[in-house]
Amino acid sequence: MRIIYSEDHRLHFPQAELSGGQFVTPFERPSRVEYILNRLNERQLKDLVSPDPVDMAPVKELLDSGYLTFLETAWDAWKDAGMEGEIIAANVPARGMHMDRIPDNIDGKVGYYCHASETAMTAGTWAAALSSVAAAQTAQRHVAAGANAAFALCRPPGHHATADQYGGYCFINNAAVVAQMFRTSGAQRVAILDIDFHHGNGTQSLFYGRDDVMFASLHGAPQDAYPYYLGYKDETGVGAGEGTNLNYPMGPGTGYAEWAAALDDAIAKINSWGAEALVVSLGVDAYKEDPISFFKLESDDFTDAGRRIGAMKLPTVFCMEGGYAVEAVGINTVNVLEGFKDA
Ligand code: OKP
Ligand code: ZN
Repeated sequence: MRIIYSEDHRLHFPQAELSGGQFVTPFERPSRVEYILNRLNERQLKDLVSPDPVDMAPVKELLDSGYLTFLETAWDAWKDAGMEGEIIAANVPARGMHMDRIPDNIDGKVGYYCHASETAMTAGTWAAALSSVAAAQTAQRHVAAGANAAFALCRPPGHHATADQYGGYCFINNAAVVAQMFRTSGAQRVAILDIDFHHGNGTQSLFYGRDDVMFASLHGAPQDAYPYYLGYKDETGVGAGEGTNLNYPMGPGTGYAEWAAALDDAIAKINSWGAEALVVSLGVDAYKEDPISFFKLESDDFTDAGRRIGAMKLPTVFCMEGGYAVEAVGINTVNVLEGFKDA
């Protein structure tokens, strides 16, 4: 399977993540990618290609233009305003305040365009986010041209990013851009299957009112897990999109039996809906030792999950999302790809 990878992900490496009231080294760090590359190498699957230059057209189709300009210019504005540190949102438009008036002040803008203040931005964040979406786009083109699958080794991840907000380590929603490109390249119905531990709130919000893209997400229940304010089972879509949003929230300690039953249900619904292409938001933080998650999947379970996804026999683009237990991130990610290949 072709793997699309750019070194430019390294341009995004903030020093700080606000976690438990302290600044810690971000869980979402460049070394995560090294574990995946090492494991691909070990398994002789390291068929790497560099992404083509980013195509902003599908990105602009999907996302808010003010948001994209903000991401591109935020660092310079922050520095020009005399800020000493990394960009961290300290204010947000909360209940009872204006949701639709954008401040001129960069500190105010940052809060307007952010939904989770754990995520810092730095000088290289925009370039890294572009390289990440470029990898996803190149994977999509490869599959649209006839390959059965491709793996975009995206970093930073994307599934928490909405049309106009970053957060949860995400800036541009790579999987959503791929789905949009599949539509443009001729697929009538596209499914996004999100197996990252965290609910893909950004992806859900981008397609909530659409009947041409189905979104299914397996995740820690919002009562107990980030992003907390979205991801309930009764969120099924709106208007034309009614019935094409499927959430599978699960509680602390969930193991593979329950998780795989949810996966099978999502797969069955995607199949019977008639998806012509599949985008997998591939996070491996459902792993039992993930430091910020609470499911109990074993490494072998990821192979089995990959097999079930492979049995769908759909043209598939994998976009890397989360997974933070260092070494195991590589093993578990490659296990999904190997399971898929062997299906
Ligand atoms: C991104 B992805 C750690 C809490 C972190 C944000 C999690 C973002 C996950 N102190 N909260 O879906 O893996
Ligand atoms: Zn996650």
